[in-house]
Amino acid sequence: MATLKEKLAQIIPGLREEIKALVKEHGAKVISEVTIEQLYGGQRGIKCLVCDTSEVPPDKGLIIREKPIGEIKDKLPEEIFYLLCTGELPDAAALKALQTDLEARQEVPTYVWDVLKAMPNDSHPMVMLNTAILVMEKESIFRKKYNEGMKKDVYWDATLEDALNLIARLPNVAAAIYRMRFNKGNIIPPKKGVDWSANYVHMLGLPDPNGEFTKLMQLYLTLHSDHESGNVSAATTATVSSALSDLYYAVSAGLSGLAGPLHGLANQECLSWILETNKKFNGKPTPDQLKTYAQETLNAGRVVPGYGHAVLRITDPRFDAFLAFGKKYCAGDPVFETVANVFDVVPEVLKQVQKIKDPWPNVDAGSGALLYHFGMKEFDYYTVLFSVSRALGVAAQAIIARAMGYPIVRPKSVPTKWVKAQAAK
Ligand code: CMX
Repeated sequence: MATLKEKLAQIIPGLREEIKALVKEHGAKVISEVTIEQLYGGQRGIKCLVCDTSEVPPDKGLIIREKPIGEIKDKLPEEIFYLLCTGELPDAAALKALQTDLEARQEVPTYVWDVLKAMPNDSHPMVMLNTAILVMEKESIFRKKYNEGMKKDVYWDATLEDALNLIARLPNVAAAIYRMRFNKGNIIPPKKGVDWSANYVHMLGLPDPNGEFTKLMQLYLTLHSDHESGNVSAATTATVSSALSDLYYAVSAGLSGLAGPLHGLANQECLSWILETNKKFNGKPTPDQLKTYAQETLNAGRVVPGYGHAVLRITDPRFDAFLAFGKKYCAGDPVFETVANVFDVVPEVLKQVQKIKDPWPNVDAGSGALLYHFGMKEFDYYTVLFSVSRALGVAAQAIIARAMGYPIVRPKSVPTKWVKAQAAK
């Protein structure tokens, strides 16, 4: 099979023709209407974005290129990146070529370490990650070639170059942030000849005597990679990228959105909530105690983190995958057991609150407990892991957008007085 770049070069002309013909023939067809409620309600449900890497049907959950996440959860994240970009999983030779390519690109410029070392020692790890990504912007191949007069039909190629450089370096940067920020000792240099997740685990420096933590990281980095393009991190990356800002700008912007507690940061909030629960009840709480605590959280005007979703209306299949992993590798761990018990109890509590549309767990409900089990106890770090994975999806989306020549994003806004006038008609 072809390498990632060769495969993209093969398929892009056909995709361009397909979209050109679709717009030419059916450009005027209406596919979505917008109500005033949607306008003021986070644009929920308005079909106004195209995403070919993945889709999230509310009753099925994440499907990457026609493959339900449950069927591909054991694939390596770099295989998923190939799939996201091209629509096909790589064969052994194409995977090897991609891994070798990433390995060749993984050296982080030394100025990144200087910048990170100069940051306040209580900076949030997400701020450190985004600072590192932004400071590497000077490496952008896209910006360099654009300034040299690159033609539009090869924008995707330079974007792929930036994506591969960024993806190759992110685990190194992220692992170094873990070690610097939490006083774990010197930065650990990468290993040759291991896959992307295994290398990340190696550089984090946490003990992994039987390889189970590496298995968790493979699962974690695969599950969080993409979730169509309407979520905050993906939509922000796509908008910034549409201005032809290079991927360093676009990905750091998107990941800044991931750092919000209603999005990726929920994973750290979720584990705090579980630990608070165990502390309050001196160990594993009973179902009634869990119900009471969930109710108290709601009464205090807080959200129950890890539950609910803007799109999903079922248990997130990514949560199912983490739960199954936990049952296999973390049985007997009181923190994991509370996660499993919360799943038995909390949806019923949330169902009693009429305004909550989805009472089921999302991806963030269980991941923290698994990381905690393997000794990664620094909650503030969890969104960095999510970011390393999400970079795969948002980068793939940006490569495709550049290949298709999509224009700058610029929807129309309207003032409330205009909305009122429409309402009065
Ligand atoms: N606990 C308490 N209240 C919740 C809730 C929860 N888990 N989920 C939704 N609600 C509330 C909302 O805050 C909203 O209240 P207001 O109208 O008073 O603002 C109301 O129910 C309606 O919300 P919704 O339409 O069901 O959900 P939204 O699409 O507005 O929001 C989400 C989705 C994920 C932000 C929300 O469910 C939430 O805050 N969950 C907890 C945080 C979380 O787990 N986020 C991670 C999501 C996955 C990810 O992106 O990583």
